[in-house]
Amino acid sequence: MSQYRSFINGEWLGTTSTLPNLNPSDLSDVVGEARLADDALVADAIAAARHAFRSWSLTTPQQRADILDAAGTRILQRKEELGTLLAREEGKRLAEAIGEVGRAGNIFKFFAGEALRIGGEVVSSVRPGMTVEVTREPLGVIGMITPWNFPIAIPAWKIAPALAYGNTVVIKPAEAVPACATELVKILEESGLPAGVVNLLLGPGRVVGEALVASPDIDAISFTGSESTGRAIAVKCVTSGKKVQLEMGGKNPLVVIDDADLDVAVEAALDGSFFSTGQRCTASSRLIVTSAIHGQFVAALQRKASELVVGHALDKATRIGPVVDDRQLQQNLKYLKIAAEEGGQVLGGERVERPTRGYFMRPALVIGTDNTMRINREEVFGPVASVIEVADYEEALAVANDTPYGLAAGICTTSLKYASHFRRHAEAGMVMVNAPTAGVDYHVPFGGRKRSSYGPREQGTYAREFYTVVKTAYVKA
Ligand code: UN1
Repeated sequence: MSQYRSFINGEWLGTTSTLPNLNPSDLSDVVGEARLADDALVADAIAAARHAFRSWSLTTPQQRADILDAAGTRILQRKEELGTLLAREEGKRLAEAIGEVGRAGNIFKFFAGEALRIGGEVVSSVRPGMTVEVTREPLGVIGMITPWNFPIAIPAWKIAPALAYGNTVVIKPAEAVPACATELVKILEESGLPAGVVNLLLGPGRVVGEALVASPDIDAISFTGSESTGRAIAVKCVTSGKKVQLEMGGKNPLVVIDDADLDVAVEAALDGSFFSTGQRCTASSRLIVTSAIHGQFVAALQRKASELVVGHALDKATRIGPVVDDRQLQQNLKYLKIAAEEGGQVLGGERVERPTRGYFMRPALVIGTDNTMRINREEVFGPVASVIEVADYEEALAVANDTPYGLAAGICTTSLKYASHFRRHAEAGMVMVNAPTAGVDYHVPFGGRKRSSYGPREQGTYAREFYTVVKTAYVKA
């Protein structure tokens, strides 16, 4: 059995307080055990990152690019093995888990290149004999708090840009997924990252996360997780003057118009709503369907959903893995009950037994809902999608935008007119046409509007807005 520890200034350390890492597909499979950090270790990790910043922030782009590139190569070489570990600790089915590891590897390769592309601007001054130079500098020590649903890709898309632009890191992964974060940090160490540049802390949010947010030695916090935690973090960061970036919930609409290609629309809904067991902030959780195609769409989607094999994440036949833990499973079932009480008709969604003991449930489609019901207002974070029938495109757009969230929005249509109009008028950070709302590229900006996100975008070249500070220099000849 593996033991995971925190990684502080190049050393693996932990207390005697432990937390088991269980496989949600098979609770008899103990993946490992985390030895948790206490306040003293948290303080040491922050101090190490602060100290390492002095030299790391002065490294050449070539030094940083080489390390990031080497890490990317190692991750990609170990895709199958790391994907298997990810599937075991999080429950994502193997093919998707391997895909996620590939994404993490590619992110490191991308930011290896970005390290070499840090440029600036030279601007003519309005004053004679003066020039103005606008450059970017590293921000400092970045505290990162990452969720369990993308145990390697999200740490990768925060750590890689942080390092590329010359920052140091203290990262706290979700307690459910210590193994992937540990492997990622080991790979960085093997790739030549100096001690103290990335520090890993294993422990609960109320010890580790709160200490990171409170510390005056942390310059910025990048957080992905629940909306309530995110908002509390933002308030504290603003009060203490930290830069902050939050990725939180979603209640993403997928609009299906009469003229859609039915197969394309059903595939987009199936993937967007149920793959990764619906445990994505980008999941297509509100299917907004115009009347003329509603009957056909629901029948086809229900048939396809009922054919999805629910099972062990490592079983090749599985299309839907387990829910991550019992708390999440109970939340999913609670929302189905609420939806039924509010008048929705729940198709599927039963808890099921498999040869191994785990948190399995069938995907659920809730039909006959309207946009005021809780199932359409609140994020469930499970394999649950609801259908809202609307008269026409105009109503579909209004319903799509009638939500406190604004992460992703999709439309299935064969009409350029609707696709273009929706792309312009959907109140979301990301818009998908004839594609699921979930499943994004790694080299373009990721983020939302309204209550889904706060602060600069993640990923792609836009990541530099968060991970650098701008300096304007006036030079008189
Ligand atoms: C994706 O849909 O490919 O936590 C990524 C999440 C998001 C990532 C989604 N931050 O689900």
